[in-house]
Amino acid sequence: MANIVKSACPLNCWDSCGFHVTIENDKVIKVDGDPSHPITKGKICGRGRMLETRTNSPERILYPLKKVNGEFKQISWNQALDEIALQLKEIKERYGSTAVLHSHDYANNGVLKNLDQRFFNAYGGVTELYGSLCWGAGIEAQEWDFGDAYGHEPDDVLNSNNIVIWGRNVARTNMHFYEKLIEAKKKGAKIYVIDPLFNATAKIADEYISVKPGMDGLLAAGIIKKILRLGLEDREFIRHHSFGFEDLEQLVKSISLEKISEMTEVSLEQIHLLAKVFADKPTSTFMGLGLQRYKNGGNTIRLIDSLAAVSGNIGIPGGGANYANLQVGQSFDISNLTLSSRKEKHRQFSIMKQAEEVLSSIDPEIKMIIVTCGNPLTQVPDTSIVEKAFSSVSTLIVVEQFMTDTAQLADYILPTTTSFEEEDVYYSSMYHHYANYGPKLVSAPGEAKSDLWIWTQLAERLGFGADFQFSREQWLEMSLTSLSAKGLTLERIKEEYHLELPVKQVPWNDFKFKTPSGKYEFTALSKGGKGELKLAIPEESKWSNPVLAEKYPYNLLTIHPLRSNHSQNYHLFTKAPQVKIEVARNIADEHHLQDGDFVRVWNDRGEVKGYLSILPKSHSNTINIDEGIWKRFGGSVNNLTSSGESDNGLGSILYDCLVNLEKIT
Ligand SMILES: Nc1nc2c(c(=O)[nH]1)N[C@H]1C(S)=C(S)[C@@H](COP(=O)(O)OP(=O)(O)OC[C@H]3O[C@@H](n4cnc5c(=O)[nH]c(N)nc54)[C@H](O)[C@@H]3O)O[C@H]1N2
Ligand SMILES: Nc1nc2c(c(=O)[nH]1)N[C@H]1C(S)=C(S)[C@@H](COP(=O)(O)OP(=O)(O)OC[C@H]3O[C@@H](n4cnc5c(=O)[nH]c(N)nc54)[C@H](O)[C@@H]3O)O[C@H]1N2
Ligand code: SF4
Ligand SMILES: [Mo]
Repeated sequence: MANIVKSACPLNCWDSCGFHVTIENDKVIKVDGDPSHPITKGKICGRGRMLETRTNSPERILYPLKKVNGEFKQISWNQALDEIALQLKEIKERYGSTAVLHSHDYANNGVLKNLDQRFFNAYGGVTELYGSLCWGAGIEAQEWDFGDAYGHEPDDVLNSNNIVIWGRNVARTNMHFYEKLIEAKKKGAKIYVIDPLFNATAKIADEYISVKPGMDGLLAAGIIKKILRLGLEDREFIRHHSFGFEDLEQLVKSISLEKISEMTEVSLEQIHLLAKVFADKPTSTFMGLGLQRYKNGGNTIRLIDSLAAVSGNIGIPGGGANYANLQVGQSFDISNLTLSSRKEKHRQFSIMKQAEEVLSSIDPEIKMIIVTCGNPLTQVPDTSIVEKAFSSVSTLIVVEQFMTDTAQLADYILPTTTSFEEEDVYYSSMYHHYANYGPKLVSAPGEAKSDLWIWTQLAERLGFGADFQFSREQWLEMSLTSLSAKGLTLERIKEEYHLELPVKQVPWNDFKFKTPSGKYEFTALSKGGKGELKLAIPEESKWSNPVLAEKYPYNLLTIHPLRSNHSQNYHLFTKAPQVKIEVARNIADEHHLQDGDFVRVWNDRGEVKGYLSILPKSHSNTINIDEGIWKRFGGSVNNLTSSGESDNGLGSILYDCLVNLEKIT
């Protein structure tokens, strides 16, 4: 008989939804929303529903596989684990433990997914990745400005007069916030969307501001300049709670509004309007992650933070420079899980440049790469170099559910469970402040095993099995130590399925910032000469590189797909996906192109082919190709993107990318 049970979405997403899962005969039949979840209230997206398809898919990898003479051959777990353990031992003895690279991303938001780090630390410390393809530049930027990256609790937006959605594709990527926007609009709030693409959220905006990609920092500087000119700044906040305002004043004096309008391609009227909007407090700003994936990404977020600060929208209900909410992740005792004291050796590669680093590594060379919760062949920039690097090492081990582009290259594939096949606690530091519980609901198919089981088995073979002799219950308790002391115990989350974390609902309302000065810092004190704001622009633009822009006149964005979380779902669609190349009207006109035409997009890094679709209202000279497409469906957009790093070194510059386009037959 079918049974409906509660669970939670594991996907890397803003929303972190509560689920109702229908189970029958040890099988997941259907995934729905849990109406009792305080934020997600019974509604979920197609990606969540498709976790049923993912779990039951006949394409699941069911047995350990080893590549022999170019072909995958099924082997036993014992053989796989024994051989891998032996190689790990030999590598450590001959080259040192940092000859192993752990390449990973955040495909699963379970707390226990952090135990991979425990394994690698107990092994002696491997080469790890630092930075983030996703949100790195912006997180670091807010650390400079506020001392940390905190967001307001979801309902607080209902206190806003004005809501500015700045480069976040809310209707597509953050559906429960979209619902809040509709609610706020009904209550009378005005919505402003600033984005080069006229996305689904722009449709509900009172005003849509189309901006040249990567020029948002300049736009913020222009709005600040206008606010100061009109005398609309919050002198009280600036005087008592900020540091370095004079530097910002000098900066905006150094450029005219006309120049800003020319470079941002935003009209003087719209800059004026936005100055009024920010002064009409409370105005909340919700930044997306798209706008910081540029060379100048950190500076962009800092200038937008500055705008919120100058206009007095920090620390007040209905205000905020909302980007992420690290308070959520910080509530857990992740360090209890990771055992970093056991690390003897240490080396770090930038996540953006992991491929180049592998290829040039010496002392020691990378001999083995272990991939978990990631599909770098599709998701990491500059695919041709990633492919070269991941093919170059003696042993590539991929822990996966499906035969992804990365798994295709592997020497060993270890089949792993989906979230319904193991117990965990899920959280996301992107939007709301509830943690969710997901019990084990069904048995794993074939011989698929959890990541934790794999680490435990390898640890035993390598002689540090004792570090893994804890039950799931004990691991979860370890991660909840601080929360338990406040009454938020494992027992409670197992009973209630979602817990409200004890975090600040209106961050910085005491105006005590975590910066060196204790104030909001327009100039980051701890960064010395590098802490001042700049009028920075993208690396690839006609202003910074006119020769390149002559050759490659169009900005390429590669935003997140509607129906897939990154690369996870394309292979599960009933109709095989095609690469869709979305272009602004002027590009189609210049090349005499129509919807459905087969075109090629290229630059010096590579090319992608696909079918044209015209975006009539989007910013001129802008192209978008959704990210995440596997080779067999046309190939990843990352064939075109750059592995460069943002100004502060911690973010990707995936959208800082010029291309050209032509029709092909
Ligand atoms: N459906 C779906 N939802 C997802 C995901 C998914 O893969 N699919 N992934 C999840 C993850 S991991 C993340 S990180 C989030 C990301 O969530 P978002 O930040 O909403 O998504 P992105 O696709 O990164 O980019 C968002 C927007 O940035 C705009 N943009 C790009 N460049 C600029 C610019 O220079 N200026 C301005 N103003 N706007 C710009 C794009 O046009 C787009 O509308 O989404 C999460 N939710
Ligand atoms: N061009 C371009 N590139 C991008 C982006 C972009 O906007 N444009 N966005 C970037 C962003 S924001 C992000 S967050 C990254 C995401 O990059 P990734 O996290 O690498 O991408 P995913 O496709 O979500 O997941 C990778 C793999 O993890 C596997 N997986 C799922 N659950 C588990 C598990 O429990 N254990 C193990 N071992 N594996 C599991 C899935 O089967 C999947 O194949 O991509 C980045 N890359
Ligand atoms: S992918 Fe995001 S919106 Fe969709 S069900 Fe999961 S958490 Fe909710
Ligand atoms: Mo992300």
